[in-house]
Amino acid sequence: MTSISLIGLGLMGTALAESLAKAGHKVTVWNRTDRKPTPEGTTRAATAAEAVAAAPLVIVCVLDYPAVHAVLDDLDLNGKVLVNLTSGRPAEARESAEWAVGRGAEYLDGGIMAVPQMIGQEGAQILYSGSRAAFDRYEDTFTPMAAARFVGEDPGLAALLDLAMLTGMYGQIAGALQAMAMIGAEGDPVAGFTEDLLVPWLTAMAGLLPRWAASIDERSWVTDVSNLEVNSNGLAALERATREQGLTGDLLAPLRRIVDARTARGHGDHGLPSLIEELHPDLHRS
Ligand code: FVH
Repeated sequence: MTSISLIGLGLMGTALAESLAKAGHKVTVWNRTDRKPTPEGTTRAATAAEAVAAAPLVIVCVLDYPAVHAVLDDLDLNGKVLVNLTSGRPAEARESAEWAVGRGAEYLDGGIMAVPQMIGQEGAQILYSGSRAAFDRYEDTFTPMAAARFVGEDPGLAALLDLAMLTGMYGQIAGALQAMAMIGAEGDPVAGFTEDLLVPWLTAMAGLLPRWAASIDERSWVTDVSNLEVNSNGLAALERATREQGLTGDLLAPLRRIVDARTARGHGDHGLPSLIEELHPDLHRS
Protein backbone atom coordinates (compact mmCIF):
# COMPACT_ATOMS: atom_id res chain seq x y z
CA MET A 1 0.00 0.00 0.00
CA THR A 2 1.30 3.44 -0.95
CA SER A 3 0.26 6.78 0.49
CA ILE A 4 -0.80 8.99 -2.39
CA SER A 5 -2.09 12.54 -2.55
CA LEU A 6 -4.28 13.45 -5.46
CA ILE A 7 -4.99 17.08 -6.32
CA GLY A 8 -8.02 17.80 -8.52
CA LEU A 9 -11.40 16.11 -8.33
CA GLY A 10 -12.70 16.81 -11.80
CA LEU A 11 -14.10 13.97 -13.88
CA MET A 12 -10.64 12.54 -14.49
CA GLY A 13 -9.16 13.22 -11.03
CA THR A 14 -12.14 11.50 -9.39
CA ALA A 15 -11.76 8.42 -11.61
CA LEU A 16 -8.03 8.25 -10.85
CA ALA A 17 -8.60 8.62 -7.08
CA GLU A 18 -11.29 5.92 -7.09
CA SER A 19 -9.09 3.44 -8.98
CA LEU A 20 -6.18 3.99 -6.58
CA ALA A 21 -8.37 3.68 -3.48
CA LYS A 22 -10.00 0.54 -4.87
CA ALA A 23 -6.53 -0.99 -5.32
CA GLY A 24 -5.97 -0.52 -1.57
CA HIS A 25 -3.81 2.61 -1.57
CA LYS A 26 -4.20 5.28 1.10
CA VAL A 27 -5.43 8.23 -0.95
CA THR A 28 -5.71 11.80 0.32
CA VAL A 29 -7.57 14.14 -2.03
CA TRP A 30 -7.98 17.88 -2.40
CA ASN A 31 -10.01 20.05 -4.74
CA ARG A 32 -10.10 23.83 -5.11
CA THR A 33 -13.82 24.03 -4.35
CA ASP A 34 -16.21 21.84 -2.34
CA ARG A 35 -18.42 21.26 -5.38
CA LYS A 36 -17.05 17.78 -6.06
CA PRO A 37 -17.89 14.84 -3.77
CA THR A 38 -15.12 12.97 -1.98
CA PRO A 39 -14.38 9.77 -3.95
CA GLU A 40 -15.18 6.55 -2.12
CA GLY A 41 -12.37 5.21 0.02
CA THR A 42 -10.37 8.47 0.05
CA THR A 43 -9.74 11.09 2.74
CA ARG A 44 -10.29 14.76 1.99
CA ALA A 45 -7.63 17.28 3.04
CA ALA A 46 -8.73 20.74 4.12
CA THR A 47 -5.96 22.50 2.18
CA ALA A 48 -3.64 21.72 -0.72
CA ALA A 49 -0.68 22.06 1.66
CA GLU A 50 -2.20 19.44 3.94
CA ALA A 51 -2.74 17.10 0.96
CA VAL A 52 0.82 17.49 -0.30
CA ALA A 53 2.22 16.90 3.19
CA ALA A 54 0.20 13.67 3.54
CA ALA A 55 2.16 11.51 1.06
CA PRO A 56 5.50 11.12 -0.71
CA LEU A 57 3.70 10.67 -4.05
CA VAL A 58 1.62 13.61 -5.25
CA ILE A 59 -0.54 13.24 -8.37
CA VAL A 60 -2.10 16.34 -9.86
CA CYS A 61 -4.83 16.35 -12.49
CA VAL A 62 -6.46 19.74 -12.92
CA LEU A 63 -7.68 21.82 -15.85
CA ASP A 64 -4.33 23.09 -17.17
CA TYR A 65 -0.76 23.97 -16.19
CA PRO A 66 -1.58 27.47 -14.88
CA ALA A 67 -4.01 25.72 -12.50
CA VAL A 68 -1.23 23.29 -11.45
CA HIS A 69 1.00 26.22 -10.58
CA ALA A 70 -1.82 28.16 -8.90
CA VAL A 71 -2.17 25.22 -6.49
CA LEU A 72 1.44 24.11 -6.02
CA ASP A 73 3.72 27.12 -6.49
CA ASP A 74 3.78 28.12 -2.80
CA LEU A 75 3.90 24.60 -1.35
CA ASP A 76 6.82 22.55 -0.05
CA LEU A 77 7.60 19.84 -2.61
CA ASN A 78 10.99 18.87 -1.22
CA GLY A 79 11.48 15.08 -1.35
CA LYS A 80 8.17 14.47 -3.16
CA VAL A 81 7.55 12.65 -6.40
CA LEU A 82 5.24 14.93 -8.38
CA VAL A 83 3.24 13.27 -11.15
CA ASN A 84 1.45 15.79 -13.30
CA LEU A 85 -1.35 14.14 -15.29
CA THR A 86 -2.78 17.46 -16.45
CA SER A 87 -2.89 17.82 -20.25
CA GLY A 88 -0.57 20.41 -21.73
CA ARG A 89 2.16 21.28 -24.19
CA PRO A 90 5.67 19.75 -24.19
CA ALA A 91 7.15 23.18 -23.32
CA GLU A 92 4.88 23.45 -20.28
CA ALA A 93 5.92 19.96 -19.15
CA ARG A 94 9.62 20.80 -19.52
CA GLU A 95 9.22 24.08 -17.62
CA SER A 96 7.28 22.32 -14.85
CA ALA A 97 9.96 19.63 -14.56
CA GLU A 98 12.64 22.29 -14.12
CA TRP A 99 10.48 24.11 -11.59
CA ALA A 100 9.72 20.94 -9.58
CA VAL A 101 13.33 19.70 -9.59
CA GLY A 102 14.39 23.20 -8.46
CA ARG A 103 12.15 22.66 -5.43
CA GLY A 104 13.70 19.31 -4.56
CA ALA A 105 11.04 17.07 -6.16
CA GLU A 106 11.33 14.30 -8.73
CA TYR A 107 9.00 14.97 -11.65
CA LEU A 108 6.97 12.82 -14.01
CA ASP A 109 4.64 14.23 -16.61
CA GLY A 110 1.82 12.08 -17.95
CA GLY A 111 -0.46 11.87 -20.95
CA ILE A 112 -3.72 10.08 -20.19
CA MET A 113 -4.89 8.11 -23.21
CA ALA A 114 -8.35 7.39 -21.85
CA VAL A 115 -11.63 9.00 -20.84
CA PRO A 116 -12.68 8.83 -17.17
CA GLN A 117 -14.94 5.79 -17.75
CA MET A 118 -11.92 3.82 -19.05
CA ILE A 119 -9.78 4.43 -15.96
CA GLY A 120 -9.08 1.16 -14.16
CA GLN A 121 -10.22 -0.79 -17.21
CA GLU A 122 -8.31 -2.67 -19.88
CA GLY A 123 -7.44 -0.43 -22.83
CA ALA A 124 -6.62 2.65 -20.76
CA GLN A 125 -3.01 3.80 -20.98
CA ILE A 126 -1.00 6.58 -19.36
CA LEU A 127 2.27 7.69 -20.96
CA TYR A 128 4.91 8.94 -18.50
CA SER A 129 8.09 10.93 -19.13
CA GLY A 130 10.67 12.50 -16.83
CA SER A 131 12.40 10.82 -13.92
CA ARG A 132 13.05 7.16 -14.78
CA ALA A 133 13.92 6.42 -11.14
CA ALA A 134 10.57 7.78 -9.94
CA PHE A 135 8.70 5.81 -12.60
CA ASP A 136 10.49 2.55 -11.67
CA ARG A 137 9.71 3.13 -7.99
CA TYR A 138 6.00 3.75 -8.55
CA GLU A 139 5.13 1.84 -11.74
CA ASP A 140 3.16 -0.80 -9.83
CA THR A 141 1.35 1.93 -7.90
CA PHE A 142 0.29 3.62 -11.15
CA THR A 143 -1.02 0.45 -12.80
CA PRO A 144 -4.51 0.39 -11.19
CA MET A 145 -5.26 3.72 -12.95
CA ALA A 146 -4.20 2.49 -16.41
CA ALA A 147 -1.40 0.56 -18.10
CA ALA A 148 1.72 2.58 -17.36
CA ARG A 149 4.24 3.23 -20.16
CA PHE A 150 7.48 5.15 -19.66
CA VAL A 151 8.35 6.97 -22.91
CA GLY A 152 11.59 8.79 -22.05
CA GLU A 153 13.50 11.08 -19.72
CA ASP A 154 12.69 14.24 -21.66
CA PRO A 155 9.73 15.43 -19.54
CA GLY A 156 8.02 16.87 -22.64
CA LEU A 157 7.75 13.53 -24.43
CA ALA A 158 4.50 12.28 -22.88
CA ALA A 159 2.77 15.57 -23.76
CA LEU A 160 4.20 15.47 -27.29
CA LEU A 161 2.97 11.92 -27.88
CA ASP A 162 -0.39 12.71 -26.28
CA LEU A 163 -0.90 15.74 -28.55
CA ALA A 164 0.29 13.85 -31.63
CA MET A 165 -2.19 11.04 -30.95
CA LEU A 166 -4.99 13.55 -30.35
CA THR A 167 -4.06 15.24 -33.64
CA GLY A 168 -4.56 11.94 -35.46
CA MET A 169 -7.88 11.50 -33.66
CA TYR A 170 -9.16 14.99 -34.54
CA GLY A 171 -8.25 14.43 -38.20
CA GLN A 172 -10.26 11.23 -38.18
CA ILE A 173 -13.17 12.97 -36.46
CA ALA A 174 -13.13 15.73 -39.11
CA GLY A 175 -13.26 13.26 -42.00
CA ALA A 176 -15.86 11.08 -40.34
CA LEU A 177 -18.13 14.05 -39.56
CA GLN A 178 -17.93 15.28 -43.14
CA ALA A 179 -18.80 11.77 -44.36
CA MET A 180 -21.76 11.49 -41.95
CA ALA A 181 -23.00 14.92 -43.06
CA MET A 182 -23.07 13.71 -46.69
CA ILE A 183 -25.27 10.77 -45.73
CA GLY A 184 -27.42 12.77 -43.31
CA ALA A 185 -27.97 15.50 -45.93
CA GLU A 186 -29.79 12.93 -48.09
CA GLY A 187 -32.11 12.18 -45.17
CA ASP A 188 -30.57 8.73 -44.70
CA PRO A 189 -29.76 7.30 -41.25
CA VAL A 190 -26.13 7.87 -40.39
CA ALA A 191 -25.83 4.91 -37.97
CA GLY A 192 -26.10 2.09 -40.51
CA PHE A 193 -23.65 3.75 -42.92
CA THR A 194 -21.17 4.33 -40.10
CA GLU A 195 -21.28 0.80 -38.77
CA ASP A 196 -21.48 -1.12 -42.07
CA LEU A 197 -19.22 0.96 -44.29
CA LEU A 198 -17.33 3.81 -42.64
CA VAL A 199 -15.75 2.03 -39.67
CA PRO A 200 -14.47 -0.97 -41.69
CA TRP A 201 -13.14 1.43 -44.36
CA LEU A 202 -11.31 3.65 -41.85
CA THR A 203 -9.93 0.56 -40.10
CA ALA A 204 -8.57 -0.78 -43.40
CA MET A 205 -7.07 2.62 -44.29
CA ALA A 206 -5.40 2.88 -40.87
CA GLY A 207 -3.54 -0.29 -41.85
CA LEU A 208 -1.69 1.78 -44.50
CA LEU A 209 -0.21 4.18 -41.94
CA PRO A 210 2.94 2.16 -41.10
CA ARG A 211 3.85 2.24 -44.83
CA TRP A 212 3.30 6.00 -44.84
CA ALA A 213 5.52 6.37 -41.80
CA ALA A 214 8.28 4.36 -43.51
CA SER A 215 8.04 6.61 -46.62
CA ILE A 216 8.34 9.68 -44.41
CA ASP A 217 11.37 8.32 -42.52
CA GLU A 218 13.03 7.46 -45.86
CA ARG A 219 11.87 10.68 -47.58
CA SER A 220 10.63 8.52 -50.42
CA TRP A 221 7.65 10.00 -52.19
CA VAL A 222 7.19 7.44 -54.97
CA THR A 223 3.75 5.87 -54.65
CA ASP A 224 2.08 2.71 -55.86
CA VAL A 225 -1.18 3.65 -54.12
CA SER A 226 -2.43 6.98 -55.50
CA ASN A 227 -0.55 10.13 -56.43
CA LEU A 228 -1.35 13.75 -55.53
CA GLU A 229 -2.88 14.51 -58.93
CA VAL A 230 -5.41 11.73 -58.46
CA ASN A 231 -6.11 12.89 -54.89
CA SER A 232 -6.43 16.51 -56.05
CA ASN A 233 -9.14 15.42 -58.51
CA GLY A 234 -10.79 13.30 -55.81
CA LEU A 235 -10.87 16.15 -53.30
CA ALA A 236 -12.24 18.55 -55.95
CA ALA A 237 -15.05 16.10 -56.75
CA LEU A 238 -15.74 15.66 -53.07
CA GLU A 239 -15.96 19.40 -52.47
CA ARG A 240 -18.25 19.89 -55.47
CA ALA A 241 -20.54 17.04 -54.39
CA THR A 242 -20.82 18.40 -50.85
CA ARG A 243 -21.60 21.89 -52.18
CA GLU A 244 -24.30 20.40 -54.41
CA GLN A 245 -25.78 18.90 -51.24
CA GLY A 246 -25.80 22.36 -49.62
CA LEU A 247 -23.01 21.41 -47.20
CA THR A 248 -19.84 23.25 -46.35
CA GLY A 249 -16.60 21.43 -47.03
CA ASP A 250 -14.73 23.44 -44.38
CA LEU A 251 -13.36 20.45 -42.48
CA LEU A 252 -11.50 19.07 -45.50
CA ALA A 253 -10.72 22.32 -47.37
CA PRO A 254 -7.24 22.80 -45.78
CA LEU A 255 -6.20 19.34 -46.97
CA ARG A 256 -7.32 20.12 -50.51
CA ARG A 257 -5.37 23.42 -50.41
CA ILE A 258 -2.03 21.78 -49.66
CA VAL A 259 -2.60 18.89 -52.09
CA ASP A 260 -3.35 21.44 -54.85
CA ALA A 261 -0.42 23.70 -53.93
CA ARG A 262 2.06 20.83 -54.09
CA THR A 263 0.54 19.46 -57.28
CA ALA A 264 0.74 22.94 -58.85
CA ARG A 265 4.47 23.05 -57.98
CA GLY A 266 5.02 19.99 -60.19
CA HIS A 267 4.81 17.18 -57.62
CA GLY A 268 1.58 15.58 -58.78
CA ASP A 269 3.35 12.22 -59.06
CA HIS A 270 4.24 12.19 -55.33
CA GLY A 271 2.23 10.16 -52.82
CA LEU A 272 0.15 11.61 -49.99
CA PRO A 273 2.89 11.10 -47.33
CA SER A 274 4.93 13.76 -49.20
CA LEU A 275 2.50 16.38 -47.83
CA ILE A 276 4.54 16.29 -44.64
CA GLU A 277 7.06 18.51 -46.45
CA GLU A 278 4.36 21.18 -46.59
CA LEU A 279 3.89 21.08 -42.81
CA HIS A 280 7.45 21.38 -41.55
CA PRO A 281 9.91 24.00 -42.83
CA ASP A 282 12.97 21.77 -42.20
CA LEU A 283 11.39 18.99 -44.23
CA HIS A 284 10.69 21.32 -47.17
CA ARG A 285 13.16 20.15 -49.77
CA SER A 286 11.30 20.42 -53.05
N1 FVH B 1 -11.90 14.07 -19.15
C1 FVH B 1 -11.23 13.51 -20.15
O1 FVH B 1 -11.75 12.72 -20.90
C2 FVH B 1 -9.79 13.89 -20.47
C3 FVH B 1 -8.97 12.69 -20.88
C4 FVH B 1 -7.51 13.00 -21.14
C5 FVH B 1 -6.91 13.86 -20.04
N2 FVH B 1 -7.77 14.97 -19.70
C6 FVH B 1 -7.13 16.01 -18.91
O2 FVH B 1 -7.26 15.81 -17.51
C7 FVH B 1 -7.28 17.10 -16.86
C8 FVH B 1 -8.52 17.18 -15.97
O3 FVH B 1 -9.65 16.94 -16.78
P1 FVH B 1 -11.10 16.69 -16.13
O4 FVH B 1 -11.90 15.97 -17.16
O5 FVH B 1 -10.97 16.12 -14.79
O6 FVH B 1 -11.62 18.21 -16.06
P2 FVH B 1 -12.80 18.83 -15.15
O7 FVH B 1 -13.81 17.81 -14.83
O8 FVH B 1 -13.24 20.05 -15.87
O9 FVH B 1 -12.05 19.24 -13.81
C9 FVH B 1 -11.10 20.27 -13.79
C10 FVH B 1 -10.41 20.25 -12.43
O10 FVH B 1 -9.45 21.34 -12.41
C11 FVH B 1 -9.70 22.13 -11.25
N3 FVH B 1 -9.27 23.50 -11.52
C12 FVH B 1 -9.59 24.28 -12.57
N4 FVH B 1 -8.96 25.47 -12.47
C13 FVH B 1 -8.27 25.45 -11.33
C14 FVH B 1 -7.43 26.38 -10.66
N5 FVH B 1 -7.19 27.60 -11.15
N6 FVH B 1 -6.88 26.01 -9.48
C15 FVH B 1 -7.11 24.78 -8.94
N7 FVH B 1 -7.90 23.83 -9.53
C16 FVH B 1 -8.47 24.17 -10.70
C17 FVH B 1 -11.18 22.02 -11.03
O11 FVH B 1 -11.46 22.42 -9.71
P3 FVH B 1 -12.94 22.99 -9.32
O12 FVH B 1 -13.40 23.88 -10.47
O13 FVH B 1 -13.81 21.79 -9.13
O14 FVH B 1 -12.71 23.75 -8.09
C18 FVH B 1 -11.38 20.52 -11.27
O15 FVH B 1 -10.97 19.77 -10.16
C19 FVH B 1 -7.29 18.16 -17.96
O16 FVH B 1 -5.99 18.65 -18.16
C20 FVH B 1 -7.75 17.38 -19.19
O17 FVH B 1 -7.30 17.92 -20.40
C21 FVH B 1 -9.12 14.60 -19.31
